[in-house]
Amino acid sequence: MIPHRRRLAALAAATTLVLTGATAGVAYAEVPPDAPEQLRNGDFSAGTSPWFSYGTGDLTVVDGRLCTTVPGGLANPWDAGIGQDAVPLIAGADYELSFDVSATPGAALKAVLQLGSAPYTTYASLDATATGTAQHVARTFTAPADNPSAQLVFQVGGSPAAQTFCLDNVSLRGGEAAPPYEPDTGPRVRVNQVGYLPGGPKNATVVTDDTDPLPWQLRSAAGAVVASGETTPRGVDAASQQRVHTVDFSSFHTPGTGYTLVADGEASHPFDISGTLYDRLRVDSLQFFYAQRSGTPIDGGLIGAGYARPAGHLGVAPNQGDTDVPCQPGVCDHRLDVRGGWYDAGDHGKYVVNGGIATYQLLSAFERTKTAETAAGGGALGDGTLRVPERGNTVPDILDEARWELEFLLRMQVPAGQPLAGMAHHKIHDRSWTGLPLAPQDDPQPRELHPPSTAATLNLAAVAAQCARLFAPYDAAFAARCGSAAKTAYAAAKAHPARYASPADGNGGGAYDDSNVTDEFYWAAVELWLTTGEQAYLTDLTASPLHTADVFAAGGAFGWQSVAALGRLDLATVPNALPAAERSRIRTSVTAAADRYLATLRGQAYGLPLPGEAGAYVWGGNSNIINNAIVLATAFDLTRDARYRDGAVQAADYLLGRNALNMSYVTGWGERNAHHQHSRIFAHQLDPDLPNPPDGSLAGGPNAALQDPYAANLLAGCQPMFCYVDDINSYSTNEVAINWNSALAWLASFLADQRDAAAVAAPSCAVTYTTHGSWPDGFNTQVIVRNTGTSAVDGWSLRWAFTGDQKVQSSWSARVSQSGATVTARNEAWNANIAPGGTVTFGLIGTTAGGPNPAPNLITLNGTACARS
Ligand code: 9MR
Ligand code: 9MR
Repeated sequence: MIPHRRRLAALAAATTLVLTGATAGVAYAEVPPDAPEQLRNGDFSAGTSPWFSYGTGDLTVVDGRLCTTVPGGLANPWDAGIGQDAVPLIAGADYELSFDVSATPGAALKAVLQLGSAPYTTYASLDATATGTAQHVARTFTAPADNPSAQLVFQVGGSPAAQTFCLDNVSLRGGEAAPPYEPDTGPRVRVNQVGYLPGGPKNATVVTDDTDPLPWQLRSAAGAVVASGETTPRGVDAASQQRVHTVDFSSFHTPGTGYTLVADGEASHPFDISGTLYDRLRVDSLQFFYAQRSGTPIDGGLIGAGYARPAGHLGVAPNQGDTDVPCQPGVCDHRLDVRGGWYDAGDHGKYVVNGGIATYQLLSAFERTKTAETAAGGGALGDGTLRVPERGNTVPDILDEARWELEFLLRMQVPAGQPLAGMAHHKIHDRSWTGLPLAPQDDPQPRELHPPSTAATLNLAAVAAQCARLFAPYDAAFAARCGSAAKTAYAAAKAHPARYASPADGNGGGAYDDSNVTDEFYWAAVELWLTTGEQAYLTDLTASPLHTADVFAAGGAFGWQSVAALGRLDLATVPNALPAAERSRIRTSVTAAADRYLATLRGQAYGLPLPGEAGAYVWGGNSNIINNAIVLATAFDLTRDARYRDGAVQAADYLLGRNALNMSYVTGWGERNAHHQHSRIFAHQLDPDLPNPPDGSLAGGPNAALQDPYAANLLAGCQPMFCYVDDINSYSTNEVAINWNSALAWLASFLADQRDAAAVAAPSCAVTYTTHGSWPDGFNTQVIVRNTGTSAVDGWSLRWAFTGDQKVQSSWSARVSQSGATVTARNEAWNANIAPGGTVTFGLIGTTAGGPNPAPNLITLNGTACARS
């Protein structure tokens, strides 16, 4: 292979011929008859993929040919195109480009091999004239440059009359057959390259053909053997088709850095054992959202000089938006100011359904501080914990970050007086796909609003309802704005229950199509009921078949397209007035799902809660693994059963290196980590002056369907866990996205809260929390604390959080203070001591702004959860 490359390079120096016209009789480069084919699906036997088009009608396969319509009167040939990306060209190599083409009534076209983004360097081009009868066109040329990922595009614009173009037998032969791709997978001992929690599970996987148990040793940084044992042979792992053994060294607890695990003659990447491993990951994963902000300058002083950039999409040339955005032609007459929010992913689109679930997960990570023992108090997610411009404003920074998107989501709602008022536009993005790299402020594309959809409207309803209860203690006016938008959206969705985003609406932005919105209806009804307590929402949610269905799918508990589990999890964790038996049924459904994820995880030699079959490894699948881990984490929060916590920790082990590729999927984390994700902003791979994605950016992960041409070329035939490449061209395995990082942020926050993951102590207190009286704007509550432990309590601090806007007005027999929704009741001097078996009683008067006032689920005494009685 290598000598051949050298020969081609020498040729390149001699020949830089680029063919543009047709000159009969001239001998161009010679392409041997057995030269390899470089295009995929050039005969369209596999449908339209991976061909793309822009400025044309839909691509369809008619009688085995690829056909589409092109409007007449376009100014330039390049105003409409049909093409294929990720075409490898080798400088100096000879190629023959050939195809059959027809056009009715008839028009000129240009076939161009080029750099697929600005400055669109042309490598070869040819002009042809197509008529109603298909004709064969063929040319040879010598590639003037190397480009492993060039673009072939048929430019079909510029004819005065509208045309129907058809292509067939498109072929580019020449160059070299792609060498079989062999990823560098490093040592055969696979560990979490970041590390393990001292009291938590510690598992590793060894790739080996040995069928008998093998000795393993855990070594300190100095090389001393600190623990040893034998591996467990596991046969062939389904997802990787590797023969593997597993190692369990959970009984080793000593914190330290630079450990390695040695087995079968190989040493793992080094790792730590520490109870603070995940503290910075919580911050990094959340910091990603600031880096993705639209409509505001990014301050390098906050996240590093390399990330500084001017505001994107504020209508400053060459940007055309997002301050006054029209609809796609024919979709609506109004224009909207939809500035702000986060860029969805590696593109500059902003999509309500995906913004919805990402915002939900940030808000949920915050809400967990009110309901989960290990998060209680929320200090780690408080004000001043993130590097955002709003730090120091007394509002928790994670809420400030969520608000950046919430304000955008609210702007996407169709204003009163317009058709479909109250619904949310599905999305806003560029009219056509742009190339990479492209800074947001340099995007010249027209921005367009796409039709309102029921799914987007219900996402807005759900997340705005969450906003209303969580912001109530911090900003009553904003909370009220969210609450009223949520109700309006929900009513609009009920009036227009079946407006679905089109799967074909995918030029210039993702489709995010969804034609089943029963789950969105359920989720929105749940969030509205939790926030308002209004009977109508309870009626709707209990009438939904999803209320009693098994909503936790094996391949992913939830995602942007399936949100029923979000409603279920919130009914299980957020205080509410469901009858006790119903509440317990809901919670049992969560732990039953967690049991199934644990069973799946135990069946995987790499220890992840995802089935081992190809169908489970999908676009963005890393987020599905995390979302399943979130169900495990929630089961732990509900039950304090450490098996569930261990499951969530093991999911993180997989993401951070314990996998077939020996790769951490989080940028900046682990010895070998993903950092070339598909992103127009963080495109360092394409332009060394640009940064990589910031530390804490999650890659989409292995996708067995190989839905981008680069991966399809490189990884054809891959086993599921290997269907990934850390290359900016592979958007279907290696993009960044807000809904994937929101999952990571939730999990990282949970993991950081586990500290050492020490044994969970049995409760040593019991609390009775009784609201004896309530009136329209107030209530009267009595709290009895019993010491159920064996030693005296000397000084106590009892803590819980209100669900919404409740405020303590006065109290007796305790000193009660409130910060946000969190209430802390401290002993008076005279009742500081509670003997074993003894009790103290105190009370308070509170106010509400009319929302529900359920008893809190979680009450801690000196930081430890009390039983409820
Ligand atoms: O860059 C786009 C990426 O952000 C999307 O996730 C992906 C799928 O919607 O599409 C990418 O854009 C490509 C488009 O689908 C086809 N033409 C080339 C585009 C840039 O690589
Ligand atoms: O995350 C989305 C994935 O579930 C879909 O299968 C895929 C194709 O429709 O689109 C993904 O979302 C992309 C979106 O369409 C455009 N922005 C980038 C998103 C992440 O790749």
